[in-house]
Amino acid sequence: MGDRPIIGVTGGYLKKNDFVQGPYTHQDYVQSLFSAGAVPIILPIAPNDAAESYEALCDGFVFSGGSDVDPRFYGEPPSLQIDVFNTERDASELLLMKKAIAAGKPVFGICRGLQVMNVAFGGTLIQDLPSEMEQTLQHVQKVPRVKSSHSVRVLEDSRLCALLNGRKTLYVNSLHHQAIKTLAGELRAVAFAPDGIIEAAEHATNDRIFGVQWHPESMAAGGDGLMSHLFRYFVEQCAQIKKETV
Ligand SMILES: [Mn+2]
Repeated sequence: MGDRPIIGVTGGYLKKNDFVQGPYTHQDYVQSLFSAGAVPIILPIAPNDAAESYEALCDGFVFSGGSDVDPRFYGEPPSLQIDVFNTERDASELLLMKKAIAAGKPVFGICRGLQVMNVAFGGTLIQDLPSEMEQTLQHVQKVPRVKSSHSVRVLEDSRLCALLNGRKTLYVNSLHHQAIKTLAGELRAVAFAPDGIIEAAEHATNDRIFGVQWHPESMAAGGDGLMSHLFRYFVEQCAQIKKETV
């Protein structure tokens, strides 16, 4: 067995044309995880009885970005402004999230992945920021993905703050029109945008479960040293698990 921990990255489904369609994840996840010392593998949207095998296969999981979350999973009807969602992907990821957490595997939720984490723990989402919030800043930035566009305030006593070299404010990229509405009881919000939107959360008691609303994989792939700390920490946790389970 090699030394690198195996990280399952949840894949979306992309159809470009009849010849090009299949599981998809952005290359920046792949690059950031390789750079942090892991081997990333893309997990296709799976039937329910595959979740346990996925859980056993991987040392940790990145729940990646993607389309909206089907609001049935937090008990709401779809709003007029909700975008495309993939019910099968949501069901597959919610189940995998629960299995991974029950097995004590590290979980890093990114953008939609943070939202899936919140829903898995019983929280709810804002389906569309501009139509549900009276005042909101631009969370779907028009500048390239690698660039930052709004600031976040990070709580000083959070693990995230420590991982970011003690920085209490920083600029992040932003590519989401949904966000956490009601935070699940087991999670703690640890970073906020200037309009109050939750931009990061950590599990209250398990150091290996956390998520951010921005895209650190793209900032890290673009050379941002602070964002690569998040991947390094996560991969170290996964390496630890791998050792413990040998
Ligand atoms: Mn944002």
